[in-house]
Amino acid sequence: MIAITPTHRLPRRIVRATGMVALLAQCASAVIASVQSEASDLQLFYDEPAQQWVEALPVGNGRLGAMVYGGIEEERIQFNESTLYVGEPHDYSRLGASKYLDEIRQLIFAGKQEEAESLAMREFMSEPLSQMPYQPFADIVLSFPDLGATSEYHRALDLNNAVAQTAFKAGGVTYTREVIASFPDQVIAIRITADQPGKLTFKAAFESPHANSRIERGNDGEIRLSGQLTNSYRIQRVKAPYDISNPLRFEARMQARVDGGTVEVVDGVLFIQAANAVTLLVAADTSYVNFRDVSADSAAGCESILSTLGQSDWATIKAAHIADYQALFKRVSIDLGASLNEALPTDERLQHSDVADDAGFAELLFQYGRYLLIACSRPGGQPANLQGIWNDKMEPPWGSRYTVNINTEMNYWLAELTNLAECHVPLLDSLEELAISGALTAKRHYNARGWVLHHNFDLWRGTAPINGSNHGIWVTGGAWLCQHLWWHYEFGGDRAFLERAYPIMRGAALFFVDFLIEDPRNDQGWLISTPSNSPENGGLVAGPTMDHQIIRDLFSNVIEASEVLGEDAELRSELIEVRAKIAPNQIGQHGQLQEWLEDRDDPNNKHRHVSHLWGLHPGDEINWKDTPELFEAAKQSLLFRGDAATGWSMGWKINFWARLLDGDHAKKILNNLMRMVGAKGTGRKGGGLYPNLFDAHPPFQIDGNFGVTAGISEMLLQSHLKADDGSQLLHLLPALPSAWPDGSVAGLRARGGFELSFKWKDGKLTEYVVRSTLGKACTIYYSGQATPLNLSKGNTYQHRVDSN
Ligand code: FUC
Repeated sequence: MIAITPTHRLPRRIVRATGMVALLAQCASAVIASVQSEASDLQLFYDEPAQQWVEALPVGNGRLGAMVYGGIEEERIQFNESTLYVGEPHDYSRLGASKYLDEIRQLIFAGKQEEAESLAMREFMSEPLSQMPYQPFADIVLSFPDLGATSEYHRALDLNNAVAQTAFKAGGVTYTREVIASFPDQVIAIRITADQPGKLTFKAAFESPHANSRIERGNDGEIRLSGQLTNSYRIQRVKAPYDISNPLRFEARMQARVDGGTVEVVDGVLFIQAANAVTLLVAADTSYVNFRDVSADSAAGCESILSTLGQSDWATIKAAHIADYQALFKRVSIDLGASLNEALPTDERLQHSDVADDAGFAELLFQYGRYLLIACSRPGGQPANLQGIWNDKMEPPWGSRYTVNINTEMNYWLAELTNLAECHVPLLDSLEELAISGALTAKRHYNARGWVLHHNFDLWRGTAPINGSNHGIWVTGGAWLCQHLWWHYEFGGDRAFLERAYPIMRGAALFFVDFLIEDPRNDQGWLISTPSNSPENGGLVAGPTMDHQIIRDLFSNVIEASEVLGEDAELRSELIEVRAKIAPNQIGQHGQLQEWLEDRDDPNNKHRHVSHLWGLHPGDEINWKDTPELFEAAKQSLLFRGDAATGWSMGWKINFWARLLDGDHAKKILNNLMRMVGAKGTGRKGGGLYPNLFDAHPPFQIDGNFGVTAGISEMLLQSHLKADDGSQLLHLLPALPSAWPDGSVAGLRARGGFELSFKWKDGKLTEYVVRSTLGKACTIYYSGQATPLNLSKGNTYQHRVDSN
């Protein structure tokens, strides 16, 4: 069982989510077999301090994120708090937009795409046209003057315990610094030691990027940074001057606890003299309560975090942090084969000509995705945004918000698969707010019931179409996110959760009952999604394939959920009827799956989005078992799109090839992604990894990291299909690449409440262990053989596979 942090130790905003956490405790469970990966492999390490932000090492507790540079005379730790965004509670929907809906539709049907897009641009878009950006909070700067010549420098991030460490020798003394972001104690904690007494003399300060902030003395041995964002932000695509008010207040405190020596505060700076060891505790908070309320007291928030900590010493804080982290992280272990070049610093290992054969490096990337999700998405915090929780820019790319036409969902593909259901919670929680905001957008823009989310949201839960009509008007963002609610139920089987999720899913479906229209251009009576677009490819159209796949999936999940809950029989029949009329997938002239209703795909189009393959992944209506022709067409479309592209696009393609049961092709894409993109870009087109293994779009975007972890998981285990008898099909090693002939994995989860561990040798499954947490029937499927299995709740089945 995971440890649930007692509520009295959590600050105000964290308390809000504990009901959900409590529900989740039921679905968490222990790793079921002892397949151990080589723990020493699970480190990122370097022999020089970071010069650039994408070389620094990330730590986080879901609410606070920090980037550790590991500098010698100046250690810089840039940090974030997940609610510090520009702006204020605001509804972005446009009053009267729905008056233009019919005209936009008619223009599209008449083939006048440009006119439709310009009318929509004038009358149908979000107010303002863009959403608000995420902000850096501040830097912690530690200055160690006159250390003298240094040697034996080493900095590392250990994924086994979520501790970032820097160590070096100077003047015959070994100095060590450790940095953690603790979820149980809600602080960033820094421990500084030397192997000789009295050697620690340094300054510790805050540096704020925000003009409207001040730094001063706090309580004893403490400094405080407080302020409010200023009103002078340049909001992308919004013509200046746009008057943004920024009521959000923020506050951070840094407290020094010294062993030996002294600590003094002068001019808002902590001066530490001749200490043996020092612990710095950093608390940070904002006045954000929820998307409509910014009335919290950020000073009281910090005060309560630090006073709750009392006199806890470093050993206690660190031990609680490691126990909390490992309860999640250690659930899954993986061994994909031999590690190469393990002794090389991580950036050099990434650039080594053998990297494609370095199975240990793939393991590291797999586990790094899990590490990063634990670090940026914990109950009570915000969902992982485009950069997770880590951002040092006042104008981050795409505002470091939530783009939901792929990116945000990709962030969470790994959550259930790799046994981190708790980390899914912030996203699931955000849907409650999005459904409220989205109901107004549904009404004002479409005069429809239910709720709708277009391709982006922000802290204020904007749901109206932003940026440009050609890509902003895309109606299935909320519907796609509802898949995550359903998955959470499918994997965990928690009925109480489904009761809470159902109204959200139902509302998303109701919107489409009202929104879908009959295609006037043909007489088949197909219902289509219009206006919309196939994400970012080809502009505003009638009936993009992706929308129809997503809407069918949503309807199917609502139908099944209503059966489980015994509710809404009438709506269920209506959804069954409407679902049957939605325009079906089409195979086009090149043997491709059509991206649109018209057969006009360009085989040379290498666009990063591969939206029309949504039904293959993350959807399931196109699969090897039930729809072999569409399956082949999807493969053809993917071959046309090619193997390169942005980081996240490659992340998605790994998942696609896994679903296409082609492990070698999935591995080929993974190899493409395992390439260094320099901190300033290499000039090479396409994505890769930065020195700290952050995914490069470029620029940095975290979705690719998460996509890789989910993709490797899909290569080893898939559970999205049902066997002929209706039981969950657990497909073992569906896409094992020839590069990983021997290996093992433990603790992966499958739909239906199963945990699986298995081993393989010479490319063949040798043994597996299945544990059932819900007592549902399943079918083990391996290499064309189906074995039905009826395990009662809590029972485990272990099987050694006959080598013949
Ligand atoms: C989508 C993608 C871009 C980028 C942005 C944040 O719009 O098309 O490549 O990832 O989101």
